[in-house]
Amino acid sequence: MKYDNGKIKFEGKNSKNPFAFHYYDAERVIGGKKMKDHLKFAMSYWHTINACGTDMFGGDTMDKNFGLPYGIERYKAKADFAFDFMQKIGIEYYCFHDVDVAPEGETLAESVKNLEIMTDYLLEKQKATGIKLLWATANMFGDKKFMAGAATSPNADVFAVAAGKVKAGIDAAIKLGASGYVFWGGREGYDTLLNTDMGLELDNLARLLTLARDYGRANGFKGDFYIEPKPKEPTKHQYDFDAATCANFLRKYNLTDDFRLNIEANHATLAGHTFQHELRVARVNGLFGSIDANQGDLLLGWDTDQFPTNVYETTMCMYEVLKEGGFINGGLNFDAKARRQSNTFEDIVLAYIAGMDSFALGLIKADELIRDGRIDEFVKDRYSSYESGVGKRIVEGKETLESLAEYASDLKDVKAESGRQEYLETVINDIMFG
Ligand code: XUL
Ligand code: CO
Repeated sequence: MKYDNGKIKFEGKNSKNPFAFHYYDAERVIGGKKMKDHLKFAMSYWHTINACGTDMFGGDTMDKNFGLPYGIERYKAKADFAFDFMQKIGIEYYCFHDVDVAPEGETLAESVKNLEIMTDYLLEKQKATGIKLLWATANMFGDKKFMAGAATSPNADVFAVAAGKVKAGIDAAIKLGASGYVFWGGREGYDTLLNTDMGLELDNLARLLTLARDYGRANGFKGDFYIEPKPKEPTKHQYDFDAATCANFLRKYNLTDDFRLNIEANHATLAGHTFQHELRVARVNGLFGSIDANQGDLLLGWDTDQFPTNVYETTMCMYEVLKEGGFINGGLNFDAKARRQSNTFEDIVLAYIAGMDSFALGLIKADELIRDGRIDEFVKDRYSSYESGVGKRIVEGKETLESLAEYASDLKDVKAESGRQEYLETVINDIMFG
């Protein structure tokens, strides 16, 4: 399979060309909006430009060093490659950690200087191509000083370094016009409670987020701050466990005006939830923000960050996104990497095509599902007892425990209606394959 290095085009579902989109037609209008604006695809810098196939048992299977030693020139070559790749694949957004785009120095000051050089370079690239930064973040989990966390480290100097990295990350987000800034607390959790002051750690995590919010808002950052839930890995327990835990945390520390959630499919399954569940929990709490699109291998049980190809999952994801009215500042970031054995440049291109086509199909099917109306009608009807009579009075807060007890006391044959799960699952199959 040979890729001619040209722009990937839409050829339609009858095409057998692997280097063409079969479903993703950027300009096609669905429900009044272009596919590309519904989906807002973003490239993850860490997986696409840096990850080289290493796993727990083996080293690199790919080379992304561009024949250059560690330093600014290598990172400029990476940026050149990144923007060329995004243009060819037709992706208009990207996301990065500080350490993905610039080499690290020996001190915070040196690292920040390198980041500034590289964000100047990236800004020029953005201007030349029209590509935008969806969100930035700081890596506060890789270096050994972060082994016990960043904001939740027992060492206050580590908290201070983390604060410095967040400041530089927000400065980068402002300079590059990002619409988001992400906190993924990779090591903000614990391995054993025997050495952990959980109360102080949670308060400190909220302290760092509050300082970041205050700094960002004071310096003109108008985008969303996001927390990205994940239950575990690398820690045994991560404080941002799932969407419900994050909602409670944000509410406890008065952060809900500025923070939303960045929901990742593989993190949902690690938490024992479906992707759709996490999206729904974010939505009902008014915290839906952005998505890290990927999928896990359910038999492996760790964060495999595979490109999403399961169309049932992408359909139910896009159903939630459409029901929400679409993204505002967020988008679909492919937090996904080609497999260790998919070790050629072609594989990266094929992986993005697979992910983008799977989400395009998901969007088409979710739109059909909503227009079909059977699922929504069923759900509406299922709760219709709350639209009149005692149900309406419950919803309106007009009943008391005593009034309800009196109402219920003589009821006979109270019905429990069928949930019709099997029927509803065949409706999904009709839409998917009919
Ligand atoms: C790790 C993960 C991160 C965040 C950004 O599981 O998802 O890549 O998305 O730090
Ligand atoms: Co992620």
